[in-house]
Amino acid sequence: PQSLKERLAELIPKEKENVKAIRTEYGAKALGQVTVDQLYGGMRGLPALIWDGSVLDANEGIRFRGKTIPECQDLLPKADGGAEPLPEALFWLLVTGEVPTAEQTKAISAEWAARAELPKFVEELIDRCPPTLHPMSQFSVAVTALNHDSAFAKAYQNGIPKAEYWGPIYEDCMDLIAKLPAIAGRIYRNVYGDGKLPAIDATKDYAWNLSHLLGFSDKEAFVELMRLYIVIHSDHEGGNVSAHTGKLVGSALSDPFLSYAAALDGLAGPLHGLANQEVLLWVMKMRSKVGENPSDQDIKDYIWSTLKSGQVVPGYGHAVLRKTDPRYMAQRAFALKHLPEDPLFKLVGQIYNIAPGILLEAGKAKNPWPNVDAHSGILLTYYGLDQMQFYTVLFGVSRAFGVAAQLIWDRALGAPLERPKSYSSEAIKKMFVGK
Ligand code: FAM
Repeated sequence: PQSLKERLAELIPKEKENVKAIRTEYGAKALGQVTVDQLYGGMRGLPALIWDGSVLDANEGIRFRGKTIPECQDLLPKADGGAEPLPEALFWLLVTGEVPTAEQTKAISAEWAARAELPKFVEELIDRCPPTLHPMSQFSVAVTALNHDSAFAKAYQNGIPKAEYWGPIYEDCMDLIAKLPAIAGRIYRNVYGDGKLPAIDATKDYAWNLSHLLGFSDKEAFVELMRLYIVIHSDHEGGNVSAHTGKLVGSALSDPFLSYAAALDGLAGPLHGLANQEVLLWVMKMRSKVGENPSDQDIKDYIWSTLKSGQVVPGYGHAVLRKTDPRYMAQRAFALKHLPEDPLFKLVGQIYNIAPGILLEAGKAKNPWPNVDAHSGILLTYYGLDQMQFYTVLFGVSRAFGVAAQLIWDRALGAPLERPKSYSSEAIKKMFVGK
């Protein structure tokens, strides 16, 4: 069967034509108004980016190349005996817009396994990090260092013409994704274990090998969880902090390792990817305060105390979504299937019944519903991965899929350097005074 790179080579000229036609026809059209509030307000709703891989609807949630999460669970190839979609297949979908065959999916598993090994000096770099350095910082350091072997950086130095950029970018992106499990596994075992890692198994899929490096591949349900986890965390359209950072840094022609390390640094913030760590900390604190079987009133009081002390309720709210996140629902469905009686799952379900009402009553959050991070930690904890500081690393492994797909397409389509205009408050006043 055809490889992903061969398929891409066929799709790129067609997409270039498509973009050219859109720009010729509609290039001068306006998408709407830009208000002063949007400049001060974190650019919410500002139409500013193009990305075909995924689109986020405020009420429906994410679609990957037009497909909802349940549709992906249904349509994408699975591991033998597995029920969850393989991340390899999701990557093919993100890149091409097409559902791959089982053979094409297997070929990606094999290719990533073949590219998984880390340069020795990167292993040493990780080993030298003190265990007190946050796992996300270690992750970012290691990914930055992979730039040592960037095919793109080398090709650029050798004068590669612009039309050919996407080739070495593709190679770097495949290397990047392939090496993330080895980085994540090494950090995990250094910080929480004895630092010894097993070899990866080239006959197995990506999520199995990630689970294996972390020490959980004997639990089939954990491997299934990782397959689902990577798929649902992979991409969330173009404007979220990690995806946009990757794209922005890539636009300077920084190679995919540098671009993705920058994206990881954004993912490490508590309003973004770190929220999954924050949720678990918050839930554990709640439990130590209210005990194992809290009443609804106990939970209400605890949520109010969080809000009154000026903190956010982690895992709730969203910059774009206005309904319960389908990524939350996919994890809830997984829990109902695999761990319906787990006390922490029950507690998270109880919070889900209570928190939105309180956030509505408090009246600030535009979206009172849970996001992806409200659920992921308790699933990991159930299987024994209870080191919360590590959770965002798994988010980081997953988000690389979307950022890599975007970097390949940006360079294929010749996306230029990003450079929006900034204004001073003084200039804004002058522009509108008396109007
Ligand atoms: N708890 C308390 N207050 C909240 C809140 C929450 N969960 N969500 C929003 N608000 C507040 C918000 O802080 C803001 O207050 P101020 O006016 O005092 O600044 C107000 O409500 C309006 O905010 P918004 O317009 O509803 O939200 P934003 O678009 O500004 O921010 C989030 C979106 C996600 C940063 C925000 O909802 C939040 O802080 N949630 C908790 C952290 C979290 O779960 N982040 C993860 C998001 C996730 F999907 C991801 O990136 N992985």
